[in-house]
Amino acid sequence: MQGQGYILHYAPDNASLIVRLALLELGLPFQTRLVDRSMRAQDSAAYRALAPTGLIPALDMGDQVMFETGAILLALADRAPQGGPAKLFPATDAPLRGDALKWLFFIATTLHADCRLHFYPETYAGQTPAPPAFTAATRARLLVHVALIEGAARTQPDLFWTNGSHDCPSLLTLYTLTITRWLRLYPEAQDPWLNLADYPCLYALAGKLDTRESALQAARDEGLGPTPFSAPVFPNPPEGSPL
Ligand SMILES: N[C@@H](CCC(=O)N[C@@H](CS)C(=O)NCC(=O)O)C(=O)O
Repeated sequence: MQGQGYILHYAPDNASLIVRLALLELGLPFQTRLVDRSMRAQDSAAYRALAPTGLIPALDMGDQVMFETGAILLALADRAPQGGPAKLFPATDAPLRGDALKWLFFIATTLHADCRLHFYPETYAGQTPAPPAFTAATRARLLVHVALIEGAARTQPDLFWTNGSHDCPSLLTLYTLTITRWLRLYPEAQDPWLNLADYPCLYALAGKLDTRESALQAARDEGLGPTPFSAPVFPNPPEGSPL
């Protein structure tokens, strides 16, 4: 499977952005299909046939359709052709595989999951508006999660940026920095409470990622502006809407 016929079901600046970055880094050809959030297309029968969760993204890989960002990313990295342009995740027999898996699962199941409580507090608190204590507790947990990832990036930099024959960001970097971008912008860009510059390793990675061809292309495709990861601004997408 060389990636022919990949179709990314996406909305701008949604979790599909992480998958888009991975596809671009891996040089895999793909098409996109907008999931129109303004029409709640993620709830349509057609979309739920692809992703029964009703969550974006879904990736049609030709031989199967996948949902859940972490699973898609891992499947893509593991299927990447040997000798391709990037190595986004350690191979199954590589010494760093176990550590990379731990952090990928932490990001997917803990950081990303808590983001949903931050973006949709009323849904999870069960009342509108969500109680301030709920919002504060969610923010506090998110700060702890980001600090843990900063610590990993400091002590194990090879997990986050591969050097040697491949010089490229890892899945951990693509996933974490898309999330820290969102945390700066949503649900309220006017209320900055997480400053990426407080996390020097992640901030440096964001500066590097901003200049990658993959990020420049994704920024053009989704209207993300010139510094999408180090200094995010609200997107101006050519089609669709982030919310
Ligand atoms: N666990 C899912 C979460 C994906 C997710 O939260 N997607 C958001 C967009 S970034 C979404 O579909 N939101 C629409 C909704 O909740 O109705 C994954 O990792 O793919």
